[in-house]
Amino acid sequence: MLLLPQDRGFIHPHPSEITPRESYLRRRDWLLAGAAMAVGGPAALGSGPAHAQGKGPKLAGARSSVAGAMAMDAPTAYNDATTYNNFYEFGTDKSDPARNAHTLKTRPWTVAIEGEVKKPKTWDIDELLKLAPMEERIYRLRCVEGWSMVIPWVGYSLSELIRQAEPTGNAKFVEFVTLADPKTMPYVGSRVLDWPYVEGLRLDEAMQPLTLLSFGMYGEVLPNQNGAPVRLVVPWKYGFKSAKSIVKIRFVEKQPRTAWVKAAAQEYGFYSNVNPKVDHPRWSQATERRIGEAGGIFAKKRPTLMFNGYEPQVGQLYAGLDLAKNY
Ligand SMILES: Nc1nc2c(c(=O)[nH]1)N[C@H]1C(S)=C(S)[C@@H](COP(=O)(O)O)O[C@H]1N2
Ligand SMILES: [Mo]
Repeated sequence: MLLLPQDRGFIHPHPSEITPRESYLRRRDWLLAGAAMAVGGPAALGSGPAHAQGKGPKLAGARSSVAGAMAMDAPTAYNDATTYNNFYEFGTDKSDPARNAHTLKTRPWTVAIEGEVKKPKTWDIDELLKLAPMEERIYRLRCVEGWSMVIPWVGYSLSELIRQAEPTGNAKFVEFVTLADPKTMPYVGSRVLDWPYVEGLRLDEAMQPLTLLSFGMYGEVLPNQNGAPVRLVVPWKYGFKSAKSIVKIRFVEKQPRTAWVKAAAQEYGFYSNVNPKVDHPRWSQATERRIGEAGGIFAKKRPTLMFNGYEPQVGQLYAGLDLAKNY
């Protein structure tokens, strides 16, 4: 683990320091996924058991019709997506969240809607689950560290909730505050980050239909380590923008100070759009390693796509913005 110069906080490791948990099993999963594609063809995705599941409570979602919501990439094996995680409240190693997050209590749970809205409200999670029809969406998730996954999420557009809140004319940004409970989260209280983990979006980004409020994945309720009971998924931005275990959503006039900007503003910006042409100060962002792909660390890297491949849907949001300055 690398500490910041001022000896506080954690910085993302350089991609070369990440030891992938390569295994015979993963290779087998990939071969099976390949075989399934060969039999069913791409049309098999999203219909029938397109992906393996775990043993959690089911949460079904109808195939999404939102533009760009159904990536054709083969989903990452369930076992990889639930054991290779970033959730620093539970530890900084990739295997820590799966090991430690069983302490997270997801009921009772509320999400408070506050700030520049006409209808502030504290939603009970079970009420929030019924606010809009559940959809399944297959998104690529690109971590700033240089790896990616493909995950079938279950949820609905965040815009559904925002519409209920009726933002005022002063609402320009949305701030997402996540749970920081030192009793159940062993790293809260450590100097890894300035807790709680806070993220933010511009209001128009938050309203973009791809921005997902997610309650599940792989046809099941979210595992704790993936951000139960409710998280954000913003597929065209680096993974850290997709805040887990949200307890508060605030509508504000000024750009929120996010946890990663506070930790290292020179490395992580507010926008954090996936951009192969804007390198991280310590490594290139031009390519990525798809978790679970055969060959492990020796597998050929994939080129990283502008806006993680969602440019047709979101490019217009940034017309006229200097993406190198606004990283
Ligand atoms: N509350 C919280 N949310 C978080 C994080 C975190 O440490 N705490 N890590 C982020 C990072 S860096 C990534 S890459 C994604 C990983 O999501 P996944 O583990 O479900 O793949 O969650 C993001 N959301
Ligand atoms: Mo990440």
